[in-house]
Amino acid sequence: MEKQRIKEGIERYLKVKHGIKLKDAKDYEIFNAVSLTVLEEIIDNWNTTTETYSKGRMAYYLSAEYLMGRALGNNLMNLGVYDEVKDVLSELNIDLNRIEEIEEDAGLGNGGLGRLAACFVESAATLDMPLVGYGIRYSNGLFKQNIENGFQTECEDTWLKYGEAWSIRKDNDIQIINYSDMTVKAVPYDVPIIGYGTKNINTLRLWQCEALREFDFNLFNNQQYIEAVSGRNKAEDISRVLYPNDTAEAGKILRLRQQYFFSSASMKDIIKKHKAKFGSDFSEFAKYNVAQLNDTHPTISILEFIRILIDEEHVEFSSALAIAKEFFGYTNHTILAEALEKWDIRLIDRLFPRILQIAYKVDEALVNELRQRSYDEGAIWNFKIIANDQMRMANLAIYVGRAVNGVAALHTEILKKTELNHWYHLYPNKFQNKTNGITPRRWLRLCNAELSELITDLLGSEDWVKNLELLKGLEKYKNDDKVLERLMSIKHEKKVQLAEYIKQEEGIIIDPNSFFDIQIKRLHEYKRQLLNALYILDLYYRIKENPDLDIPKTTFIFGAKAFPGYRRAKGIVKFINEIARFIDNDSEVSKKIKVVFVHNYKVSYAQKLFPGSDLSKQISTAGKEASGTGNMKFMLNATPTFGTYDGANIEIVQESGEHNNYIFGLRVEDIEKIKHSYDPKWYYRENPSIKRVVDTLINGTLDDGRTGYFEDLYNALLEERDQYYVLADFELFKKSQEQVFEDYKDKKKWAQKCFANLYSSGIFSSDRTIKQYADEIWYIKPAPIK
Ligand code: 26V
Repeated sequence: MEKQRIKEGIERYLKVKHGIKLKDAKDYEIFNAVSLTVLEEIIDNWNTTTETYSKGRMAYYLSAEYLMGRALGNNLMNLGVYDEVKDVLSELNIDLNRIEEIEEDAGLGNGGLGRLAACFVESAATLDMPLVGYGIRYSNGLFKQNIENGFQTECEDTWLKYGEAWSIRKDNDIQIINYSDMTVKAVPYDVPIIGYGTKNINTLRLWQCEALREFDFNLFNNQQYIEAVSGRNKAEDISRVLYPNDTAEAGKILRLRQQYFFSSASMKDIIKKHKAKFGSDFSEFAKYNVAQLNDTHPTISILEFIRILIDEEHVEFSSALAIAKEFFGYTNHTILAEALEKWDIRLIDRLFPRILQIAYKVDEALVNELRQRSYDEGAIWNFKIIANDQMRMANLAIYVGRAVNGVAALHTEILKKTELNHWYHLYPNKFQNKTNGITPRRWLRLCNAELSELITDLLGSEDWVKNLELLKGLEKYKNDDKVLERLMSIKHEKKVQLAEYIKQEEGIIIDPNSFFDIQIKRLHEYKRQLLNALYILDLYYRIKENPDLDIPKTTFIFGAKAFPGYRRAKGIVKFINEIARFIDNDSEVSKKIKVVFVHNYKVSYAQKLFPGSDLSKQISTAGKEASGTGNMKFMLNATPTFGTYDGANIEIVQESGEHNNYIFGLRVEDIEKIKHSYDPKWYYRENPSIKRVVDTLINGTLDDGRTGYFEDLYNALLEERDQYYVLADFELFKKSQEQVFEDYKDKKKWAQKCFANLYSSGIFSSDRTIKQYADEIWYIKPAPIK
């Protein structure tokens, strides 16, 4: 893009959008103007891409969550205009970096599942794959987190407050959505997904819910102003907020409405496109279309799809079901029982009775099939879609799905062997593994320009950005002192930058010369932030006893949001913050260790944390973390993993070598063996270090402000039998961490571990994952535009 055009574009959009001249423009106005200038530039290619894709077979990614983060920097980089825009702005005395920083994160997701969807759409675009993402345009994304006196508090996320430059409202494609008690509009906002080094521009279509009418004119005339807009508010409520995963009864109706809302809108949109090409002939529908269900949240799409075919397109039930069986695939992201979605059928009946009727018919077809295969009634019960007055969404997705996949090798094995074993016996060929991945554009090229430059320098080209397996080519430098020194000096530079950012955001000063040990992820008991915290407390006591304890100066960094209603998780937040305060108040120990809990962990914060890390903490109870993707982001930024034998950690150390990482703790099969006899009180009695740290929860050492939080944690460990094996893994954790500190002393050896992680990370590109989905489930091919 020519610099002159960029400059003219910025000036033009400042004028028409904000009515001002450059000299008077605020940062957010400049952000809008730059974004619109780029958007204008890509529109033609975007339309051409949509048209090209519509001619062949297409995939649809259905996801209730997309954790996109910021768009500007990534889009400029992927288009290859970052430097030009930076130069133009700097000639105008504007710092592009500052403009990037004012962009609100699009936080339309809770965690790993939502971020995975974001990586996937970016990879599909980069690979010219004909894939459209469908989701919900929440007015308020994931809550903002504050820490007040060590407690988590939440407030609403208002990411749309300055308007949003990166999407286009498509009024021509509005769909009408019917509930038995209301009818609403689904308005699509299309977000361009800009791939790296390609002309193709893919689409993420996010539906916003609006009322059919702005307000009730008669009520308004009667001066009943609140009543006049209540219908509108009720409609807008549907796409107002992203649900944290834990919401109880009150929010359930709205959540089900949301799921149906975007499922129905997306199905209608796909069917409309099909009819534009083929009229009412659905015989070849599945030849041209395939949809992936990102967890069970969009699974009601299956029933809505069948409903439309039967009721509106006059297809027979058996044919409609047969088409659906070729159309949908299902990805499972967790084995946690409490996360498996089940809906009360009275709720379904109340909101969309026809959907329930369809569900019964699908269930009947399933039961017939099982009976034909001579399953007895007891066995059949496990498979049923409707049982105990509940609709089991996973059973629906597995029965109808053309494929069922887990997200890491171990996770898929667990699904096959235990959780979904009965289904695996019924349909062995449906089960597949698709180990997750991450996009190297955002998670290395963008967030770590310095390391990217070193890689490009050594490999002689930037091809690795699109073909991450090329990183293997770095291996030949593994004994090259100069290269290792450059790597470690880059790491240091990124730690300095992170320390500055933390100072700015948290008002906390940390030492970039200390060892940065980082655990960043959603807060959950199975992820065991508590284990890390108890370890740190033990370290505190050991330093107290022996001030000369030989460990490197270490900064332990945590970042995590707790679901607002998840009391125990909030207790852990408070516990970590109290440990931080406790250590800070000790003038001796604080010279050696420091704990920082960064507030409001989000995608843009993550982009600063991964590059500035020395150790990646991935310490979930074995068997519980389906994959993890943060683990891959650390690895790609040349940071060794300290983790359990769980999720994708296993594949990570397979690639980079156990000796370059720290694997500790009980494995799935160990837990299996001890689970019935496990007695955490034994560990508490027999191990004085454990007793010492666990007792801080109740002996007044640490104060939870009379909330009962800490006593609850104490009970979780000792009275509720420590469901996540924190105490069982404590000593093993400690030993492993000691090894880390020991190894870190040998600077060269440590650098080699970091480097090995970098050159072994190629397989964890989401490009690889998307290619596997494309080849093994979707059967789609790249369709580059001219
Ligand atoms: C859902 C819920 C809902 C009820 C309360 C507790 C709870 C805990 C976890 C979840 C997980 C929802 C699904 C999810 O986000 N899974 C994550 O998917 C990532 C992408 O595949 C994967 O890397 C993570 O390991 C997995 O936890």
